[in-house]
Parts: sequence; structure tokens; C-alpha cells
Amino acid sequence: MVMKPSNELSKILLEFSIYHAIKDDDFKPRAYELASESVAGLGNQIRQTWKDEGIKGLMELPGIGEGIAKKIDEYYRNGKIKEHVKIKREMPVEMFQLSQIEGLGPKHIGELWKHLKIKNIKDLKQAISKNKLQELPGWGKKSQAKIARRLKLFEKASGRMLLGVILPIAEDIVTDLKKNKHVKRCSLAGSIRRRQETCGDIDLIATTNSPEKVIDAFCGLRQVKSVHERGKAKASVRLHIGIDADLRVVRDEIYGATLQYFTGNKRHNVLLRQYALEKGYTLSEYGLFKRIKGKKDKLVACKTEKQIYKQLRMDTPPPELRVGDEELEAAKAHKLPKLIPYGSVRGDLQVQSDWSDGSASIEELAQAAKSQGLQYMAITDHTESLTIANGLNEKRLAKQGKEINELNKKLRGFKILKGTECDILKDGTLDLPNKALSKLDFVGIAIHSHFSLSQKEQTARVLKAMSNPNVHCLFHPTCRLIGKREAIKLDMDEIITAAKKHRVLLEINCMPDRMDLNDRLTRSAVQAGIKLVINTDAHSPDHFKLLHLGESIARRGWAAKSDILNTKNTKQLLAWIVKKSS
Ligand code: DGT
Ligand code: CA
Ligand code: CA
Ligand code: ZN
Repeated sequence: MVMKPSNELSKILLEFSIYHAIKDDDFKPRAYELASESVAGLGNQIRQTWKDEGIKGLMELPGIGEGIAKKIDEYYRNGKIKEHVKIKREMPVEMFQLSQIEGLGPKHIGELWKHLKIKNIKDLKQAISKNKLQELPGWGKKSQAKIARRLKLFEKASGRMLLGVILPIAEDIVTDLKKNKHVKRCSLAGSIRRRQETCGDIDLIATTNSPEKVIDAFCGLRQVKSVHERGKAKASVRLHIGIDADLRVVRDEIYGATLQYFTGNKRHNVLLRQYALEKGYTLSEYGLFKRIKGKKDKLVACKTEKQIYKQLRMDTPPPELRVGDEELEAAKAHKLPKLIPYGSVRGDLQVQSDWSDGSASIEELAQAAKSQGLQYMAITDHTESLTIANGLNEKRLAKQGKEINELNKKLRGFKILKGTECDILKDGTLDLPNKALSKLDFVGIAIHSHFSLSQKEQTARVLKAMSNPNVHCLFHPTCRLIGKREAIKLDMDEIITAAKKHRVLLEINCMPDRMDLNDRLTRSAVQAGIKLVINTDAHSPDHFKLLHLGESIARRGWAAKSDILNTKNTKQLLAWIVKKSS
């Protein structure tokens, strides 16, 4: 799984970070890590900045100081960085690759190299199969088993990419293709159009009268690393980001049929084709054809998806619903849900500032949220027991409240709510006293430790926390990290029942590797009639852009706008909060 946008430069910077962490450097690891994230996030912009403004321009970018700017300059000039080459000579380890396995920190990577000469995931697998890890000083059976489990998760997801990572890249490709004068229409298809949480590749459809010209343009895109297959009507390429893209090129007349076919999913298509057969039609990527006895089949629909479904007396299921399940029956019965439209969320109720582990001040976050069109946000920094995140105690929280009051006086048309991401302790009590919680506008609770309790213990723990009347919302309820960490064992039926009883909101978390609740659990929650919120879990100002990912989960979970509390405006939201505590 490629967890993060990972161009080569960002990988190199991350390897610097890991190397310095192994060497016990104090501040360099964090500096390089931040720079790596920044470079990955900026994409092509970073090269352009370097071209236009050189080292000085680079230093203006977030997370990049002079030392690192010079290294980036060296990279663009020479295609490599001397110091990095030296590091790799001393330690020829695929540090970036190994660091993708959750729980394998720099220290571990260093030890694995030192004692077992483990260079990459293949070596790691071998060492585990020979029980070598458990013999290392300070490791033991338990740590080996843990790494083995995480390795499995990683492999299960390998070859796939997180939606949040791949979508912006895919949309760039569509934009680039649309600029080509031979392209009439162009769209994403496949799992990415259905907004599945991970995608195996990028599927694209383009229409044209000059297929070969469009194929050429596609194979020549700046995002393309190599070409697997270049046909007359289709091409398949490898992208620099380490995933494939498939393009289908067709005449504009059959756009709808082709788009329908390549949007899938496969099960939806198979069932739809079966249904078409029952109704006397055949359906293919070229169109819907009426079967007529003794004659050639007659084309009856191909221009738009809607035409095809309509001819079959069905409504058109939005791509997010096309999984080959109840959406087909619903479409036939004209009972498809009215899904929450993209762009409906009005405020973000989980935001971390630099008071804990966020990168920006509350004011910067407010400006960013506001310019993104939001009306409110809750500042929900971590609490004290999360020491690695510099969590807040009661005293710091009170101080933060004063800062928020001051900011609220200054801000126009935007409201900052005082909140917390209060840690749920092992016994289900909360990491802040009730007195402190009751002073807040919005109390989110979350698990950040003891992930492996039994289902009985874990469920009891969360239920206890949810029963505290000061609590508004359960953040990232299952704690899963895609490709990295399994969901904690929770009886979700019980959690949903408790959410209803105590009027506690459940969160759909938009972080690309969380996407938690997922689509299936969202559906259960919607069916149970409980309220949800969509939050980015922002740790920096650019995270507000991720809200649409949570909206995509909500849509896949059949949620309407009214199921999501933070589609309400500030006044309505505050009214809900007041009502909840009365
Ligand atoms: P992915 O790439 O694993 O994330 O999932 P998809 O759904 O994008 O799958 P992909 O890329 O193999 O194929 C794209 C679409 O093409 C798929 O959603 C439906 C259609 N398709 C592919 N193979 C078949 C097939 O054998 N039969 C039918 N009816 N449709 C297919
Ligand atoms: Ca695909
Ligand atoms: Ca494909
Ligand atoms: Zn959290």
C-alpha cells in the first residue's frame, strides 16, 4: 500500500529522517519528516518553485528550512543528494519501505539492520519465519507476533492506494486530458469513481474521433513513468506514484455505456446484465440492445448512463452505491436514497492545533477553515495521557479557552468551539474531570491505547465512556488504520444502541488511512437512525480539503444530508448542543 503521496524526493527526505532517528539526533528527524510530508503534499508545485525562485523560494514553503532547501536544490540539479548516497552506503536499507509497516519505527529498523542485516520487507518476512526477531535483545515473542500481524495487513493492502491519496492525482490526469483538443469527454471510472476507500488502479474513459492521438497524449503525460500497453482504443501505464492507470477511448456516442461498464463494480454489472437479459435486452460496454427474434439486436441506449437505466425502468444509482447489493432493487423500486451532496458539511468538529500535535495555531486554522467556506470548527486537542501528542491538562485547556474567546471576538462569520479529543482511559473513565468537560462546547472522546482488549472489555470500556453526559461524540470509533492497524474489537450494534440512547454522535473521520466509520458501519448507523458527523481530524490547515472523503463514505453508507449533524449551520448546531445537555 502506498500510504502517502510518495515522490522520490519525499522518500529520500523520509530516509534522512529515519537515519537521523537511528543515530539519536534530537531535532533532525522531525525536521526531515515534516519536510518529507510537505514535499509529498506539494506535488509538482515544489519543482516549479525551485525552477522559478531557487533555494530562497523553497525556504518559503511550509516545513522547509535552509539546510533542507539546499538538499532539494542539489536533488533537482544532480538527480541525487550526496549525503543520502553516503547514508545508503553505510546502511543499504529500504528504510522508506520498512517504515510503511505500522509499529516499525526508526529504532527498530536500525536494530534489525544491525543484528540481522534486514534490508527490506522480503528479509523481514524471512527473519520472522525463522523466529529471529523474538531473539533480539528487548524484542520477545509478543513484539515479533505484532510485527508479523502488521506485515500481513500491509501485504493485504499492497498494490492498492488510499482514495485520499490517489483521487487528487487522478483528477489532475482528467484535467490534463481534457485540455487535449481531441478529447470530447473524459471521466474517472472504476473503484475511484465509486469512491472506494482503496483503489487498485486509476480507470479512465475518454471520447474522441481521433483515438490514436488521445492514446499518445495519455502515454505522454508528465505523470506517466512507463507504458505497459498501447493499443488502438486503450492504454495502460505505470505512474510515477507507483500505481497503474488504464484508459479506454471510445466514440462520444457510446460514452454512457462505456462509463457504466467501467464504473462497475463487477458484481453490479453482472447483476444488471442478468436483469437486462430477463427484460429482453443485452447489455455490454457498447450499449443496451433490444433482442428481436430473427433479427439483429437493436441498439436502444448508449449515450448516457441514465438512458440505460431508464430503458430498464430503473433510476440511476449514484456510482458510490454500485456495489451489487440492495442498490439494484432500490433503483427498480424508485427508492434510491437522496444522498448527501458533496460540499454539504458546514463545519469541522475535530481539529488539532499546535497546543497539542497539530502544526498550526488556532487562528491559522480558523482562517483556513473559513476560506474553505466553513462556518465553524471545534478545537479538539488531545488530553494529557497522550503524552506523545503533548496533550492538554485542565489548566492548559482553560488557558486555551481564553485564547478562543479572544479569537471569537475578532472573527466575523466564523465560530470556534471549545472542545477536546478526550482520551478514553483503559477503564472507560475519561482523561479530564467532569468539571472541565462541562465547560466545553464540544466533547469528543477517543481511544488511543489498549487496542487489543477483548471485545467484551473493549465494548464495556467505550460504553462506559459514552454514558458520561458531557460527551458529544465518539471520534474514529473503530481506530482502524487501513493497511496498518485492524479495527479494535467492538460490538458495533451495542455502540450504535448506546449512541442512540445517550444522543452521542458517531464520527466519520476523513483521514485517508482512517476513513472510520467505514461505509458499512455508516449504513448500520443510518439505518438505526442515529446522527453522525463528518470530521477531517485536521492537524494542519490543508487538511480541511479532505472533507469530501468523509462525504464519500457517507454517500456509500446511504446517508442523507439530515443524517449528518455538521451539515447544519452554526445556529442550528449550537441549538443541538444546548438541547443535548438539557
Ligand atoms: P480496483 O481497481 O481493484 O480498485 O477495482 P475496480 O472496480 O476499479 O476494478 P477494475 O479496475 O479491475 O475494473 C474496472 C471496472 O471494469 C470494474 O469496476 C467493472 C468493469 N469490469 C472489469 N472486469 C469486468 C468483468 O469481468 N465483467 C464485468 N461485467 N465488468 C468488469
Ligand atoms: Ca480500477
Ligand atoms: Ca483497471
Ligand atoms: Zn485521535
